[in-house]
Amino acid sequence: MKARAAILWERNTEWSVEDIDLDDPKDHEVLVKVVASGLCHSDDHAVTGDLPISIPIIGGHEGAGVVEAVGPGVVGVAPGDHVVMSFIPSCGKCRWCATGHSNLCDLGAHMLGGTQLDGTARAHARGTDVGSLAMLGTFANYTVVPENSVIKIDSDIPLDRACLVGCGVTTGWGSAVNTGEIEPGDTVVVVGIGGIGGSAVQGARMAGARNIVAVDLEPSKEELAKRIGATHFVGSVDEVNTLVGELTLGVMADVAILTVGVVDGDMLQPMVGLARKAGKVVVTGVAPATQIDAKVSLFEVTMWQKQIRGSLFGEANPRSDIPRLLALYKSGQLLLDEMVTREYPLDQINDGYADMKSGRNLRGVIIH
Ligand code: CXF
Ligand code: ZN
Repeated sequence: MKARAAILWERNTEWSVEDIDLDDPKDHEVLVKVVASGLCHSDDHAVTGDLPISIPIIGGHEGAGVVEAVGPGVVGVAPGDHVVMSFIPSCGKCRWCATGHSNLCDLGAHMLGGTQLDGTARAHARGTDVGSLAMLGTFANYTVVPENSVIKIDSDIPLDRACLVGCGVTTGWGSAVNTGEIEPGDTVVVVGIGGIGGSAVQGARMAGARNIVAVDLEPSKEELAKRIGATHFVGSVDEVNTLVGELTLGVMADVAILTVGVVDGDMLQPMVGLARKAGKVVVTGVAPATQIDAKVSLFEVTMWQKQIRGSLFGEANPRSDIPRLLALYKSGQLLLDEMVTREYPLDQINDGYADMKSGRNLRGVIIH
């Protein structure tokens, strides 16, 4: 069939919106009519090459839509079902899935390659194969994805909100609740108030944190940060030190979460400095693959037992946590409408990324 997609052909160039030929779904694959797709920073890592994602590739890994057709062997979903696409598939069988850590599913190894699980691509353009980011490629109005990547959801949930739990919201919320293990009364610092940071603020609020200090260089984020749960807002990590010291009588933060889009090695020590003895520093933004240096005081880590924890997809189990988060949205506890700053047609995807980089957007969403 014919479809329309945003393709990255060369590093450091714009997304090119053009027609593609899309194959039928093969064994254990699903054809999804994509309705909405969030603009996540990681797609831009494909553009810059910070993540070694194969090109040419159709971007997008935070999508929701309606099942159009299923390939042989698919039993979990049927045409007409509403689904969220999870950027990490869950096979249910590998060691990680079997032990309740589906965010580490072995099928995640295929995320950067662009092909489907059998090593071939379903999309073609300009006479060549085109991959799909995270096997999803949700910057397209139709896409073929693995059965293991689709999660059926209730059909009354708006798809332009549901898409957010395919990556950013679950990543941020889980980084606070699952990895940060925030407890009632905690003092929490969230650095970077974008889609992930805003969701971390919400996770902290729902876990009962007493102080939620949001940190962002963009002053216009203050109002929204406070609306979704931040109790304080500051514009720099220097100011936050003084504030957290005052709020905790010098004990410092129980949990400090770093959610900026491009993690830099120099950002870690200020985060460690914010944490109390045995406190947790959660690192959830994606760092460039080539970056191996990070400055950190091993004295603080060893003498004060401070814990630095990576958090992939918020340590969520997509099959249980995606419906759980959407149920929390329905009951009014998880705020998703507030997370969407602006919606764009696919043709304006480059404007959407420009807005994200300028710090204007919490989340931009493509509506197909
Ligand atoms: C990324 C990781 C690399 C593949 C795409 C998604 N994670 C979250 O944004
Ligand atoms: Zn993402």
